[in-house]
Amino acid sequence: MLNKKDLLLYLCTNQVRPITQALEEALAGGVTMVQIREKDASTQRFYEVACMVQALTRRYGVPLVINDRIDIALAVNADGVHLGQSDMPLGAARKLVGNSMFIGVSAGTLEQALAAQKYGADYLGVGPVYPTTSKADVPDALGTERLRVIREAVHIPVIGIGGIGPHNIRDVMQTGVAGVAVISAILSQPDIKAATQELRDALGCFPV
Ligand code: TZP
Ligand code: MG
Repeated sequence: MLNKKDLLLYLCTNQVRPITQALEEALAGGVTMVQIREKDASTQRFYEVACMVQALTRRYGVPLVINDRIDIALAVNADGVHLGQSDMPLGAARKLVGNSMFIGVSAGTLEQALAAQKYGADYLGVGPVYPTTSKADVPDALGTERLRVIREAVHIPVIGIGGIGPHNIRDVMQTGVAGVAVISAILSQPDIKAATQELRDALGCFPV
């Protein structure tokens, strides 16, 4: 079951290796959810990474989400799976995972957000809110006003993603989202634990 407060500071990985040390620091710094994105890994490698990361996230009591690969999510008993717009359709994914897992969906438009809600998404990752270099071929940045419109149009929790860091995290939270998802604001920083703590501090004034 998804706990909305776990969406507050959601870390996505970006094929960073070795990730376990970085993740341990991010968990110690206060990330509340971890998603593994392994776009180029073999199935065997993805499974091994998922097992390693799960040992860590369990230790910190933080939910683990697998991007795209429902088979890996089921194999490791992940807490959730996250689907992009060209991944498995939500209805088919739900048939596979039942209610054993929550399902998050990426949405870049209001139409995509409403469709994902209608087909049973548990939360939405909406973005890119700002320009990002962490993902190829992303559409133009939405900005916080379009994020707010989407957030107000749905009743499931929304997180903002894309280009979010300590300088703009409050602007994103002020749209009423449940949290933010980041890659580089944590994983590209020289001191990962300190960078995570800085984001958590900035989130401190937003009730969950
Ligand atoms: N989806 C939309 S933007 C993005 C993803 C995975 C990348 C976010 O990375 P960063 O470094 O936090 O901008
Ligand atoms: Mg995908």
